[in-house]
Amino acid sequence: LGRFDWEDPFRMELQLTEEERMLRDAARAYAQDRLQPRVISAYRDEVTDPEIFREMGQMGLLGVTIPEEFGGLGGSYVAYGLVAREVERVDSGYRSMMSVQSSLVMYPIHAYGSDEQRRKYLPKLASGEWIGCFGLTEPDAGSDPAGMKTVAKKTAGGYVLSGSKMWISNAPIADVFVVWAKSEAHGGKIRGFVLEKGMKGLSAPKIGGKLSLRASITGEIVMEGVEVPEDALLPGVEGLKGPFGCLNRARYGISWGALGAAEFCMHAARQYGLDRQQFGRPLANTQLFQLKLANMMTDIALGLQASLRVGRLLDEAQAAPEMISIVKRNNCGKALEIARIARDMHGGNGIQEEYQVMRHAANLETVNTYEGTHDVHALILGRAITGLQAFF
Ligand code: TGC
Ligand code: FAD
Repeated sequence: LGRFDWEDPFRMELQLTEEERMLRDAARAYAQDRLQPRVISAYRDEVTDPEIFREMGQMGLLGVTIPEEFGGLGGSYVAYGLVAREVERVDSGYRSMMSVQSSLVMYPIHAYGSDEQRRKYLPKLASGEWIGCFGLTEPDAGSDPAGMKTVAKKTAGGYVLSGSKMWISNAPIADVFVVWAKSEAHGGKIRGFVLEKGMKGLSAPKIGGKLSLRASITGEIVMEGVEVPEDALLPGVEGLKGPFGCLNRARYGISWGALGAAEFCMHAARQYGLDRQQFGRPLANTQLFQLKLANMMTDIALGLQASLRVGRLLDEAQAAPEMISIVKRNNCGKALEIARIARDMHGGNGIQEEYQVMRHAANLETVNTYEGTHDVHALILGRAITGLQAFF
């Protein structure tokens, strides 16, 4: 019989390649050595350090799945998931910065861009010299991006973009903006455009007052007649499947990342329960405490196995979007529940920043909402099960 390790119940270690383990270890070392020491104050003071992109670039953590000729690592989707898990073990905001850059900016430029666009943008995004953002959501179009109002009108030399995007990660510090708009020249179909900081009429004001994801800056993208040349258009895709193709990758990465945050919370609650004495014995020596830990370990272990399976299928080009909805929805929902319970298990100390569980719980509220809310993914799955769409 095999031995049991509560930190790795199904022996995921044996299911990873040597290359995947090495990248995971490098990501863990970077996250623990460089991100962990700054996160408590960064979150409290709502500070996003752009230097983090450069550091992640140096470590090879940006564009893990992008081929090496464009500055990526040419790694597997499993490797990408493992990186997300390690970064989010520290903070969901740091994982957000990384996954927007990798899945929502580098991926569409690689998958839908021209060769010139790939050569111009990808190496600088991979090194973190340039920061990217992805503009799909609008003030009146969140769960229903088909309702977007941003338009691109044709001009002699290119397009003029007008509209505004809301809740855009990285936007206020971005150099490169991948923006989705309805293009009049393409029969009103949704097309992707690559905009650059400094273009006339383009601004990205910060959204303040967030009580979640405070270490990751969020902004609007305001486009007041932004003129772009013809080669700003992403030539390789038309329609909503463009942005959704990117979201598939990012949602998959989030399914791993959320469990990294959940693992932190479970480990913290376990240690707290072993150290803290009440009624003459450690809290961990009570049945209720152990039941909570057993539930957490089970949900994390099952979720990780499911994400690993979806990652392998992505690597074989066999993953369906609905599989990604299952793991995004389940793992985010479970992680949020685990973080909330871990907060409770810390008693009063659980609300203190130094114990970190409350920050994770607050972050996971956003993670459960963005990239398709928990309920929207239920509707995607409900449609697949019944053949009936219940969005409207
Ligand atoms: P629907 O009719 O279902 O589809 C329209 C077209 O899109 C295609 N499609 C997909 N293609 C690839 N992958 C997918 N997952 C796809 N889902 C749909 C579909 O085949 C169709 O193509 P075609 O050629 O027939 O036109 O579209 P709908 O308007 O009914 O969609 C409904 C719904 C709810 C599923 C969808 O709109 C949705 O997923 N809403 C959630 C929106 C969302 O996730 N927004 C995310 C914004 S970005 C973000 O949050 C970044 S945070 C990142 C961070 O900081 O880490
Ligand atoms: P709504 O769509 O208004 O939903 C509100 C509630 O109604 C939810 O509970 C939802 O589940 C429910 N609901 C909606 N439709 C239905 C329905 N048909 N049936 C039943 N219930 C329904 N977007 C980007 O494009 N790029 C980014 O980088 C980005 N980063 C983000 C960062 C942060 C910190 C946050 C908070 C959001 C970010 N988003 C980003 C936006 C995010 O994707 C949206 O917030 C999300 O898709 C939900 O849209 P909404 O906020 O408009 O909520």
